[in-house]
Amino acid sequence: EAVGPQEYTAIKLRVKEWAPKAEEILKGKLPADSNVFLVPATLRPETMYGQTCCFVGPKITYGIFKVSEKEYYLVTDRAARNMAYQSVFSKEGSIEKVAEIAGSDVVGTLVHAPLSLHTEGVRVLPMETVLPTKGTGVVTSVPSDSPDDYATVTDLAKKAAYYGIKEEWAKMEIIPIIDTPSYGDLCAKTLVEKLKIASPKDTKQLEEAKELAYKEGYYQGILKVGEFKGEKVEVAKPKVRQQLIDAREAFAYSE
Ligand code: A2H
Repeated sequence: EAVGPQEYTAIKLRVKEWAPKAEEILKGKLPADSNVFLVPATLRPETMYGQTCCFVGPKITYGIFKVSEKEYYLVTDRAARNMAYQSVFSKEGSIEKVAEIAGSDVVGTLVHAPLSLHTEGVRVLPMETVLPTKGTGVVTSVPSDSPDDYATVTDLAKKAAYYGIKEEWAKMEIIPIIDTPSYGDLCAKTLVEKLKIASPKDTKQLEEAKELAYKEGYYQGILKVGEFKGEKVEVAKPKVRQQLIDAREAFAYSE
């Protein structure tokens, strides 16, 4: 755990099509021409090109919070309180929750993920290890560079029926986005295989993989895609972040 404030980038993933259960629950609760965004918090904005899905905790209860007349965010109550303090909502300090929904009812929703090479959209999928007490309780999935995300999508694809999802939602193509000298251009896959991680529950090895992937990606990584292709991750990271913020597709979030 980090000491002192953690500076995240909150990414806005716009709902394109709700899962049937969510549609039913939210009926009549949102203005017709408004947009709802799932808002994951990330430490690696430069990896957003590689998003293949978005995780929610199936047992976590989320709120849908009004940001402005036309914009709503789906996050935990805890994150909404932090956002209110950080002046994310247009009405200073106020929190207006228009609905509550379980993560499991959001699974299957199609969202547009900013910068993702999957421009047609990605699906919301369940991740048992999402902590309700960290970030926004929503995690965007970059299986090329995050060992946790790689282990989870692999598990979801294997047990799609058990999780009640379509196998293809967990099998979106994993496109290389960052090249590294030690682990190649699919850093997470390489490390998960090297450390023989068999499931998202292999917490100890995943911790090690995460550490190695983070250091290698940050200090040695070179972007392979996007506007900053060829640049070092260390240099490109703040630029990608600022670009997302300027485009109003992300905002600073700390805790
Ligand atoms: B990171 P820290 Cl490519 N529960 O984003 C579990 N994990 C969470 C979470 C929650 N409630 N909220 C955020 N996270 C994840 C990208 C990424 C991340 C990559 C590589 C490593 C990585 C894509 N997923 O994180 O404990 C989010 O995943 C490894 C550290 O606050 C977020 O950044 O340090 C990171 O954990 C925040 O973790």
